[in-house]
Amino acid sequence: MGTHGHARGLSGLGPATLNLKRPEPASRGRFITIEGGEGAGKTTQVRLLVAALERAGIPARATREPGGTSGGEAIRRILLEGDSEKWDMISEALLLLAARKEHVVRLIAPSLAEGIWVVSDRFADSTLAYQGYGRGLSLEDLAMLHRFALGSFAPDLSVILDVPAETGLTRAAARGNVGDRFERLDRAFHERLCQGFRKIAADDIARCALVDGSRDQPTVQRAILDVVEERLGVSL
Ligand code: Z5A
Repeated sequence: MGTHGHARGLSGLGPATLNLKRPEPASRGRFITIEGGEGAGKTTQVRLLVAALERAGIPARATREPGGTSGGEAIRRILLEGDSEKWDMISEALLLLAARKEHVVRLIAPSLAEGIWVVSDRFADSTLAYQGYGRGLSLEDLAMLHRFALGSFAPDLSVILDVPAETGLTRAAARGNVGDRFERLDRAFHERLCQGFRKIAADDIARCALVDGSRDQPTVQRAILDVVEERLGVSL
């Protein structure tokens, strides 16, 4: 693998379509991802979005990456603990993809097939941002890995919370827990992440919506609900 190739992103990948038996389109759930750097407010907004969907009578579940299944949570533990250089960066990408495959096959696709909407705290854009723009792996190689593991599977909508690196790190620090392997990376890494997420959103405007996450929580929440209403045709 080399350094950055063309910004391929997940462009060209269709909506969530695994090679699994598909239900009638009207009954299929929707897959929404919330993305962004450290302290962008993803976890907070995933919770608020699932609550809003349920209030509107739409069955919904929250999940996260890496994680969401027992195998994925085990991978999360070994990835996030310890020194920031503990893993070779390609090994790290492969572990994240293994967790994602488990997540899609065991939790996301079956939920969508049952008509449940799934809202995930991070997904494939985090790999492009952290392992690609942040660590320097080739974006083309990462897109190839995604196709190998998941074919054309992609979220119906990805909300990317745009928060300056400084603001996000301040929020994460104020939360008070000891930073994990990624939070301990240097400031320049977090700046690259921020720019990377903006580029990902600009490269795939059909799937992504960039939302200014630096505003107060209710304002950010309303902006996300507006995007979900507009893109996915529901009233929240
Ligand atoms: N990782 C990767 O490298 N590659 C991949 O493919 C994937 C992941 C999937 C785990 O992620 C790590 O895995 C992550 C990248 C890597 N690196 N790190 N670190 P994670 O999602 O578990 O960790 P995180 O990004 O650090 O999440 P976080 O710090 O928990 O941030 P958040 O979920 O975006 O924010 P939050 O918990 O909702 O809010 C943080 C604090 O800010 C909290 O006190 C809130 O009350 C407060 N907050 C939230 N919204 C606001 C607003 N609007 N205003 C003011 N304060 C706010």
